[in-house]
Amino acid sequence: MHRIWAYLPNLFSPGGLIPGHARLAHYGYEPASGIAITAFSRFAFGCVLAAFCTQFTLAAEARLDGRLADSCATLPAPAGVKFAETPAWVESQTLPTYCRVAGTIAGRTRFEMRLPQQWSGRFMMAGCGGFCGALIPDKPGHSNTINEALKRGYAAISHDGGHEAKSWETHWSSNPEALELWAHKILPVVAGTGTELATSLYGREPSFRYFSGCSNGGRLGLHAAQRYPELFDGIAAGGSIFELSGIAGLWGNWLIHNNQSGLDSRIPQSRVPLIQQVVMNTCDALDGQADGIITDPRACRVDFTTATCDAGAPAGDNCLSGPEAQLLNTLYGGVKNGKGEVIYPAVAFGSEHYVDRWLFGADGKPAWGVLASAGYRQMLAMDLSEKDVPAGLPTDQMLDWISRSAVPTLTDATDTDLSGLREAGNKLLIYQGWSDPLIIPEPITHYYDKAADAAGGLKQLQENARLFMVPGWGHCWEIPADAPDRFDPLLELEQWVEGGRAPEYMLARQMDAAGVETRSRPICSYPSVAQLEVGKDPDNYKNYSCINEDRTVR
Ligand SMILES: [Ca+2]
Repeated sequence: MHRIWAYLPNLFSPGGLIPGHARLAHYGYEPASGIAITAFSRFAFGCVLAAFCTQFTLAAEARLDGRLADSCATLPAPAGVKFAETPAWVESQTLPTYCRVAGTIAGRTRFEMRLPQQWSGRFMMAGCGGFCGALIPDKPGHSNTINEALKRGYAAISHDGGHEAKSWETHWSSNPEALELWAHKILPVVAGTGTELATSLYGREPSFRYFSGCSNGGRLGLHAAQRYPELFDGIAAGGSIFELSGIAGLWGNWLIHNNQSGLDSRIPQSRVPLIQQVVMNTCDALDGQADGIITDPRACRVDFTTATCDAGAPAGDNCLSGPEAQLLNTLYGGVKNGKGEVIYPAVAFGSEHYVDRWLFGADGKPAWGVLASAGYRQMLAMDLSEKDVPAGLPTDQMLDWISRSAVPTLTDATDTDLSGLREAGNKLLIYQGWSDPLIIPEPITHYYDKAADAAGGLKQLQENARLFMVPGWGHCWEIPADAPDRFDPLLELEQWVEGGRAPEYMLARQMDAAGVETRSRPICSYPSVAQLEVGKDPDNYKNYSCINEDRTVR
């Protein structure tokens, strides 16, 4: 088997200095001109200055294309890994040439890894969505996907979470090994295989190891930070269902118990535009800008009974029936226990965009969130050997199930002690849409606040873990919002990990149908929020400042 490092001494001679300019910029790399290739052999195996290593790797391995040619097909399978077919180079119109490696780990976890011919030296493990169960290496976009990373030179691996099923199904979790694998062990299992494959192909270990996931992938990201803090140099965790027992359990059950009537939602899909209008009329301008974006929904209160119909008038596009208004107040008002006390947050005001698809469903088809929450309830019921699993439980019964089941200890990533991450010097970038109807946004802010206390203060926590709450953004990238929601958390993370620059904000853009930018915003590092300078254009991110508000302000 050919090893890259074997060729290096012949290709590069020692000497020369490295240009020290910053090489990373928002949404693209600066040209790689002026690189002192001759210094490569001096630094190749002992890169100390992270930003330099990456550039050298990019430049050097561009020269090694030919040497890699026959190493893909002869790649050895790591212990416990069975290849589905012989690894082979794949040439594509839309992707860089890559070595495709597909197979199964320990007879259970299907994976596909794509290792580019021109490697940046970086490795990335992707998350998987819902309860996983499918191998989707060509899933487009940024949410639990690998191709965007591949385009930027990453060796990237996707997997199915360790079982085969639809993304809302949980019958497989009756197998304890499968449950623990999906819950968190998938992280060291897949990262270990991926790292070994990259090391075999390229002849050296990755310079930087990343994890990137959204939704359930975000939950895995938080587990990585808490349980395996040395596994990745950088972790991007978005739309995280980190508190599965609260978000799918308490909130999901609250939604189903109150709103579902069999397969149907008691709130008709046709009411969604009216609900959105009522919320926006009440809340949009509270942040000083009537722009269709609610900067912080915690500042907003809506009483839907103000939108009820006049006596005798039918509910429709312009008004709600009395029961509909009461039900909406119940759903948005928070999860209540039997005493009527609010014990958990609920869907946030401003989450109405596509809420029908995630929560209300249509035409006799339950929404995905309803199916997945039912799957979670089934997971608990199997663990507790409960025979009777009604569509929705009273909150007190759900609390009892959660407290008696061993599942939450395995699945919930709620440990606020991030000292392991701090000791390892690794970085965690959390991002969450304030308008995400599926993964309700408040719990992650509560987690982050508690993690700050555990770290000895916000400043200490922010050295290794940052949270970005994205106004107007919905659930990951699957259903984009009508707000600036195009950003690249992996790129932001790279700059932090490799360039040492902690992100004070992420730049988010919004495009029209033709792909032309219509507006941009800075997404400030929580608890800071973006504040527009007086009299300036609100559609340009440069006209905002990140203002640190008291995080206890509601
Ligand atoms: Ca607004």
